[in-house]
Amino acid sequence: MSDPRPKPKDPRSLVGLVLFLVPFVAGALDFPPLDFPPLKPPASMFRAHRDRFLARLPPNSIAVLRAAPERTMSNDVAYLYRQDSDFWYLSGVEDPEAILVIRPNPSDGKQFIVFVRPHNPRAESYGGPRIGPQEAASAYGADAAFSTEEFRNLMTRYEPVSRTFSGFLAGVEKVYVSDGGDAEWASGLRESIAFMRARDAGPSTVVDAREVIHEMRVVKDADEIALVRRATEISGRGHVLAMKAVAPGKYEFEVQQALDGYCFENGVRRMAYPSIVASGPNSVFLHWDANDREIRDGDVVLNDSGAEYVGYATDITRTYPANGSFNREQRAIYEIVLAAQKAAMAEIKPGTPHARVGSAAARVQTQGLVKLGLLSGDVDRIVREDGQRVFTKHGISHWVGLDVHDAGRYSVGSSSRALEPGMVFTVEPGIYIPANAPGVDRKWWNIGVRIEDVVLVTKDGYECLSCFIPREPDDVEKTVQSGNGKP
Ligand SMILES: [Mn+2]
Repeated sequence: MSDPRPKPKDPRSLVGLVLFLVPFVAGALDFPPLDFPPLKPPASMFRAHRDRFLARLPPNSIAVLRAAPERTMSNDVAYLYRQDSDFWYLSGVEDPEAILVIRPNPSDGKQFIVFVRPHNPRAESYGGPRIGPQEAASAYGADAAFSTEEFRNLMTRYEPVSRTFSGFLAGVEKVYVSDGGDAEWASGLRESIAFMRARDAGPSTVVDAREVIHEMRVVKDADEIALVRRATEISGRGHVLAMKAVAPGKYEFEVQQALDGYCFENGVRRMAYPSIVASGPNSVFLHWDANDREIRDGDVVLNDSGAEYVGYATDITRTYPANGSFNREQRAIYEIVLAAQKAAMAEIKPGTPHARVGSAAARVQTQGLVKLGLLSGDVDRIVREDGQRVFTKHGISHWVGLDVHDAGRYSVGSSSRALEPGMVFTVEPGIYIPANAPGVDRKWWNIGVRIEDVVLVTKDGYECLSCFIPREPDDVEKTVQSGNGKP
């Protein structure tokens, strides 16, 4: 869509310059500046990721990574392109079809090689200019750049007379591959390798490169944290607007628009996942995203929405009363979930096993549910047998980063992984009571409550990145009331 803002007049002529300056002099700018001016990661972030990756590659190895393919939405319309997370992490290269070649100790000094689509005037007249191989090396900080059309030939060339191979795969023992989800490309690479192997040349071991990269991604560096923080700040302000936008008689999608729209106004290109605005009976569905129900008086509204910013996600949930006041049962459930979240957060510091975050929340939720008579029996035993899951349904915490459910292991061997500074994850207890839940009084029906925040592990504890969004039940009610349906 076109930019609806008035364009400044051309400042190159004197008249133009005067006209250009008038609004500034008069203070008459009729549009507000962005709340969040664009934030771009420095090229040094991607270089640092590549350097750490290179340090993990053995000698005589090579890594080959493919960009995510474009995906068709309908006929000749593609989905908004999203780069493969691992590919992005190492390169910042946005181009579909691109390929990265990374070599720990190359004889020609070319450690980082990028392949991009060649220029194509017709395609570029539609889709805008491509970077092209001539510009790609300096743009992406590569040691060399080529056209994707040269990829196969540059990777492996065979001289039948001397029966020798040349190219980047020659003399390599181990190849680390990530295909970006492009199966056709992967089979082409496998064919090249098989051709070499049939002649007792080329890499004897093919490894999944993602195994290495995913582990690197678990601990975030300062540049990545800045991007998650930005995604969280924008989404958080959007959450406040959504709380104000809610009112009986409005549709779930109107609440969604208050949040998503604010994110898009501040440079977000996509939400990190389809926004969930789930009212009344929908609040008990974990991933309700149809968002098409009319909100009724007496409903709770569960809003689980987070933006993606320059590739980095956030993941936040707030639950609030549609009419501005929780009823007794809603508040009782809300208070248990909030207490569980606080108990879970209190565990967070370096060295604590990640699983302790979840078990702390599970215990508080179980105690609360027993106290309300929704569960019965011994708390320890219920927790041991995961009996609370009938109402709590899901895990309490997952990594957040380039993927909203980010890559990386949660355990080392059979033990839960110890927390380290720079880890980013959610703390998201929830309780969900559907209508007709067996043995449950109907006053509890259709109450789904989740409170989800994103935390960063610091040197001495943690920082909650999203806790500035109203979370105490009184604050939540006040915020809903203050908007009364108007964000
Ligand atoms: Mn989540």
